[in-house]
Amino acid sequence: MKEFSLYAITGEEFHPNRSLKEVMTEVCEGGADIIQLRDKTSSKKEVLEKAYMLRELTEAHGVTFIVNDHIDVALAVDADGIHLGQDDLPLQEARRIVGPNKLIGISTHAVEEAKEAEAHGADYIGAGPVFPTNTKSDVVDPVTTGYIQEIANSVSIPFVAIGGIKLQNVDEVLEAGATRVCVVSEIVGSNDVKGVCQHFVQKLTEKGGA
Ligand code: TZP
Ligand code: MG
Repeated sequence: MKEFSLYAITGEEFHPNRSLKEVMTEVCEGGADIIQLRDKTSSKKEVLEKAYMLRELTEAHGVTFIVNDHIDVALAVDADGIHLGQDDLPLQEARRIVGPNKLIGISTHAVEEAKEAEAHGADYIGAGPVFPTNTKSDVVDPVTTGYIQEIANSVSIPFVAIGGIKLQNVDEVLEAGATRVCVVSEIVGSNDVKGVCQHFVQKLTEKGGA
């Protein structure tokens, strides 16, 4: 897959007075490489409408577009890929449905899960939650930066650190061996969405270029 460093996920509950389009446009302008549509509450029809809008937006900005959970929606709007958790459709089944050309990302919380995802052809894995977070309701206990270190030494496919990552603690995550971070509330809940993205990109670039 295309190299990436900043991966932003939607979280409409964090910007009740601003539209999804407005906020995610700033995310694109701020330099995110990937945007994921994550919506656990809307109807499938509503998710589809949002996905069409984000497909158009990301296409215009050259940003990769991933849909969480809904494989049918991802295919309908020709998203670049899907993101699945440990309790979603198994990776091999998902691959049979989407074919070889769509990206598949898998959430992992333990090295065995990460290795299994890699063995079954995941394009990238999520590793987390690194820190405590209120964004995900059924979230497992924080895996800490120790897990990031372990993952960095155990898998060869790209991994992205996620969960409670803020501008003030991202350096710890990068020092543990991550080169990519995935963020919800710190980005979409900010009143300067573009500025926060630019700041993350700057930190990721400094790390990458070091
Ligand atoms: N998966 C693991 S933690 C998390 C997800 C979707 C939520 C991360 O949100 P935030 O606001 O960046 O802590
Ligand atoms: Mg899921």
